[in-house]
This record gives sequence, structure tokens and C-alpha cells, in this order.
Amino acid sequence: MAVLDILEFPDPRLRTRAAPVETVTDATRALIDDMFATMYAAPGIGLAATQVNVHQRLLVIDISEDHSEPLVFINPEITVLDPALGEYDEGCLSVPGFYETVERPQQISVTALDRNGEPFDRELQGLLAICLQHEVDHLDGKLFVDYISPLKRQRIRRKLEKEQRRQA
Ligand code: QAP
Ligand code: CO
Repeated sequence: MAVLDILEFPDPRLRTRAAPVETVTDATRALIDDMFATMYAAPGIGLAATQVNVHQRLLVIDISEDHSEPLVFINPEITVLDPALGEYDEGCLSVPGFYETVERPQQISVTALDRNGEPFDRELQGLLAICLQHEVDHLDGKLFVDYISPLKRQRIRRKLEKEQRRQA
């Protein structure tokens, strides 16, 4: 298993729209294992393939404290069950050090394939519902900073660009 590099805002590759996974293979499963290793090392609670520069519709989530609930979603499709919005202070491994309040629907269902290519569906609420929507946004080239004011987004962009120049 390998810890992969994570793309950081404003990297234009984060704006790529990911393509559906045609067949779930051993290579897909190896990528999934690397994505969990990368997410747990960070540490984070969610990671989309887009963030490691792989433009396939797959993501991993684990909101447990002890890495005991790894969840895999391949080709996820979300249905909003209740349009009522809830607020959450979101962060992102691709926007390190910044947290902003975002509103999203709180009750959703999702259909997806699991790591064996088997379809499943599940209803989600709370942090899992928020996290899944945040990760599916990545697959569509979208970031949580797209939901905040342009001024705040610009401030975050400038600070991260400065940090990235320092690291280069
Ligand atoms: C997405 O985010 C998420 O800024 C997952 O310095 C977050 O795992 C969905 C992280 C909150 C819903 C609510 C962020 C780690 C991890 C940072 C993450 C950082 C180090 C973010
Ligand atoms: Co993110």
C-alpha cells in the first residue's frame, strides 16, 4: 500500500469531472487501498479519487475514530430525501487548514458499487450524509470553497498559493 500525494486548491486538476468506473478490478481495489492509507495518514474522514489525481468516480469515507468503518462508493448516485438544509463546518484535505460553514441537505440516499462491484443502496444522515455529498462534489470538479463568498475563497487561494510556493 502507498500513501499518495493529495492535490491542493487551486490546482486546476481538482476541476476535472471524473468518468464512471467501467469494471471493478484488482487495480481498482489496489487504488482503494492506497486511498484509505492516504486518508488515514492525513488524517481525514473522506477522500475522492480526484484528490489523488485519478479521475474515476470512486471515493472512500471513514468517520469512525478507530478506522473501523471503512466505506467505499464506486459510481455513487445521490437522491435527496428531504430538501431541508443543515449547516456544517467543512474542511478538506485539498484545502488544508481552512474550515467554512456549508449548507447541504441532511437526508439522502445513495446507490453505488462496493469494492467487489456489487450494487448497494443506503440512506445516510448526519456527518456521513454531509461527507458523501462533499466527496461526490470532488468527482464533479467541485470544492466546498465554491459555496462560500468569493472574497473568502480568494483569501484562502492566496494563502495556499503562498504556502505552496514556500514548499516548492
Ligand atoms: C470532508 O475532509 C469533510 O484542513 C473530509 O489541515 C470534512 O477529511 C466532509 C483535514 C468535514 C464533511 C465535513 C482537513 C485534515 C481533513 C484539514 C477531511 C487539515 C487536515 C479533512
Ligand atoms: Co474534500
